[in-house]
Amino acid sequence: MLEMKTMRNYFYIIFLFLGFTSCNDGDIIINNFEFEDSALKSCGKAGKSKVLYKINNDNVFETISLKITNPGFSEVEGVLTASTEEIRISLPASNSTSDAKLVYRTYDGEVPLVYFCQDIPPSSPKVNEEFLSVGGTVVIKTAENFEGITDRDSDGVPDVDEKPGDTDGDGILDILDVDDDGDNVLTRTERATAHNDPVNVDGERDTDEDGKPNYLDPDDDGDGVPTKFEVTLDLQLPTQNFNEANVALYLDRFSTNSFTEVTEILENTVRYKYRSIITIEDLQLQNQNGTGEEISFDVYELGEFTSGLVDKTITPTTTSTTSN
Ligand SMILES: [Ca+2]
Ligand SMILES: [Ca+2]
Ligand SMILES: [Ca+2]
Ligand SMILES: [Ca+2]
Repeated sequence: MLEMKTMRNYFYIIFLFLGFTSCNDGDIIINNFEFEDSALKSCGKAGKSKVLYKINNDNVFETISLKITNPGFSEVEGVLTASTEEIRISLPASNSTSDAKLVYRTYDGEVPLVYFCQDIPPSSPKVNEEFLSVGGTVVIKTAENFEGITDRDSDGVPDVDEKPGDTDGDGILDILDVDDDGDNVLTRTERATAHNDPVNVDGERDTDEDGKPNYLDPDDDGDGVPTKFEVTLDLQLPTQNFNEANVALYLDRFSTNSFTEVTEILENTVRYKYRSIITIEDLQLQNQNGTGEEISFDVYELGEFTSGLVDKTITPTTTSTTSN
């Protein structure tokens, strides 16, 4: 075996500039890692244990997989972590029963896409070579990601059409606020047309015709009483909130209301994705064929993983001001 530092530099340079399929140095035969075009996938079983893997069936049949357990991981399938705290996990020198293990393998045939997601590993294809991690630190850096999400707060107003800023001053920007004017009626409820209500120049429902759309108007019927005092929480008790014609009292300027301030506020849940970049520092892999052959990387970039949609509840930082 080569002296470690020499080996590290050697492989570092080779992997950086050339790539290679084999090298002659005693009986060391290394396969090039050609995972650049392979997406990093995840098997999300219940619990905080995850398998991240890449499969390459292009010219060579190979896989790289990382099995790790961490309290910072999500229980949700398709979500690695919904925390933006950096996660660092050591790959131990002994890999027998470890919860943190990286495995590189080559095979005698095409690897099926479900290879890592089955309880019992399939007998085919056969493993030609296997390298296990004997050292290194997995580093997971995660950031919020909104790619492909066009309406984060699901209120029916596309992100691009949301007003900049924070209409009701509750500390939640309109783009993330399910109740933009803080009147305890959801924006998506306020935007729905009903009772042949008039609309403003933008085609938005505007009951009192003051030009301000209902979803941005803290007094929808213009009777001088803030909507927040004319409804229970998001119309939860409809019989108390509708007149004889079945029109909501907050939309009926002639109604004689009994007003009770609702101090509770609507839960504000929005949709996020999280993109994690996974690298492994000082990675050491050892061939399991008994030769003790090792591969080292200063930094190995395993890849990036974007979660599915995650619900996130945002808590207001201040009391809504517009309806008081
Ligand atoms: Ca929206
Ligand atoms: Ca707000
Ligand atoms: Ca509202
Ligand atoms: Ca009113």
